[in-house]
Amino acid sequence: MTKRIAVIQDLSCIGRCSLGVAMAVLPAMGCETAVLPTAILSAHTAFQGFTFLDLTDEAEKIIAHWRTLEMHFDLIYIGYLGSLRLIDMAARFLDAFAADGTGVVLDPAFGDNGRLYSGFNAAYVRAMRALCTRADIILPNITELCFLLDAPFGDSPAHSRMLAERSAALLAGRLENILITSCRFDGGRTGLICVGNAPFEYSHEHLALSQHGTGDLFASVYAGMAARGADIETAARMAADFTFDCLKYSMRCPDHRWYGVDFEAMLPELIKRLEQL
Ligand code: PXL
Repeated sequence: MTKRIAVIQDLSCIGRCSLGVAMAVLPAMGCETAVLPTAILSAHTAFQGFTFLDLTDEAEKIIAHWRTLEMHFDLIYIGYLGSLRLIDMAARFLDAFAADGTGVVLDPAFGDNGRLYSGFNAAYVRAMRALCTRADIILPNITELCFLLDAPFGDSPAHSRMLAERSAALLAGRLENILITSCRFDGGRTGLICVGNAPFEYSHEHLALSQHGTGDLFASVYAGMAARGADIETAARMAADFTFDCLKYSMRCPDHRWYGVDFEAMLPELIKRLEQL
């Protein structure tokens, strides 16, 4: 049966991130995709002069309506939220819909390259840390993990390993696994370390390309795989391989820095890989 996913994140009108990615990737993966937009931005927050409309009030009404419909989701995927009120809203969404048999995947989505995204601060990180304990699995990058653990940023293999060891301290409440992205490995490789009850590592050659939306593409493919019933490692490898291949493809495009990962032309390839499973 078709799996139904609820995706909670912003709609950035330009820049290939958040819902712009999830609404393309998840249906291509055969998942019914219900969306709860947290905010509307003219473009993601790395663009100068972006506009931001916080949709908390509307989201509360949407939750109330969905409750009357007695909606059931196979998976809830939470990404970029955008304000403390929206973190509260996401917690109330989980109160209402994180039922037995509903997986919860959370990408904290508040920073990269050692820095918080525009508009975020320590209070946001603290609130996100609490929300993490309401998910089954979180997908932080190294920057987000540093902030969640109050640890200094670094980008060496030894630092990634130290953080992974320390990250077990975050396993509380419902949270059973931390799938850390953007870890550095020996031999110039970059990839994943999963900490929790399903530990593994997986890496690719490091690509000299950092851009917004990479984590969103990874998280969408991961969420689609999880909803289809894949275990964590299978889902993570598929997401990492696909993201890596899309990044390689993007490197040919001169304005990739701002306009995200060039994934559209690769969607038929993603569908092919799913058929081969
Ligand atoms: O890709 C993460 C992301 C999502 N949404 C918004 C962002 C960013 C990263 O900058 O600004 C609005």
